[in-house]
Amino acid sequence: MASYETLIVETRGKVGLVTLNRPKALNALNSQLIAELNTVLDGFERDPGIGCIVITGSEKAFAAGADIMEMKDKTYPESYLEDFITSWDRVAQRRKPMIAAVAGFALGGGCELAMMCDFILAADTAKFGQPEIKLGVMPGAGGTQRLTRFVGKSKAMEMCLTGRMMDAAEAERVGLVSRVIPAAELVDEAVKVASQIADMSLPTVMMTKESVNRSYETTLAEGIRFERRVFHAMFALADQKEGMGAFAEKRKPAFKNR
Ligand code: CO8
Repeated sequence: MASYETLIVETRGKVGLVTLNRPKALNALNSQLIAELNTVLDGFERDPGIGCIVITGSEKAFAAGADIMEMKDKTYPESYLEDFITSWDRVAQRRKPMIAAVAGFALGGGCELAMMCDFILAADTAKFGQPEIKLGVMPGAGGTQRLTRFVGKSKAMEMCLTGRMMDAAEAERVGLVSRVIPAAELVDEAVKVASQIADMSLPTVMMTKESVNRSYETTLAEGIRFERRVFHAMFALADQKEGMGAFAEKRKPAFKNR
């Protein structure tokens, strides 16, 4: 496997595990890291042996935001012409499932990166925040939109306007994270959950992800219509026959991803 300067990349069975690795800058997200992350995710998406992806950071920081040193002298024309941040959003366009395993700080772009994943598992040490306002800017990679959808207007507004951090317990209570896990077990637990997903039928998993995400983009009636069409289409999959057949025969299914 290729080596990267800002990431550690491993596979564990059918799980692709990406560890953000810029320890001296608390995993601040710079253009090199995002480029490398997109390359790795492109590879995992192409690899039929990978069924789920986990993105994690260090014990101290998932990521403390976009790299302020790289950003501070940017001009408006530069930001506009290079379409600054748009490539970061490619993380959110992935079709295979992705779990963010967050310990320590997930701030600014770090919180936004976690929210681009399909769900967040948090260590009890996790702290989420959108502190951009303190730097004279606002969230730029989806924070004002995704955080609001996760936690509602009042809390999102308070966090974006004051920069207050949320701890893991509060993040679980308000639905930003799906579960809180003792820090020492975070990555193993995330890989375990990812392995469970990777053992399912990959096309079914991808269609399910697409359907849940649809609920953010459309009306309830259109979303239900979309769900129904995709549900019907699933009866064309050999994996549907395998899954239901295995249940009827009281055995474990062996999905073939087709
Ligand atoms: N960028 C660059 N360097 C950083 C960043 C960052 N975001 N965060 C921390 N570092 C560096 C520090 O400069 C320091 O470097 P050095 O040792 O060379 O001085 C090192 O990491 C360790 O940091 P601290 O000494 O500050 O560690 P503390 O434990 O005292 O504090 C904090 C930890 C509270 C996390 C603190 O570092 C902090 O407040 N960091 C900045 C958090 C922040 O404001 N984040 C938002 C950035 S703006 C942003 O994300 C905009 C989003 C735009 C789109 C993103 C797309 C995904």
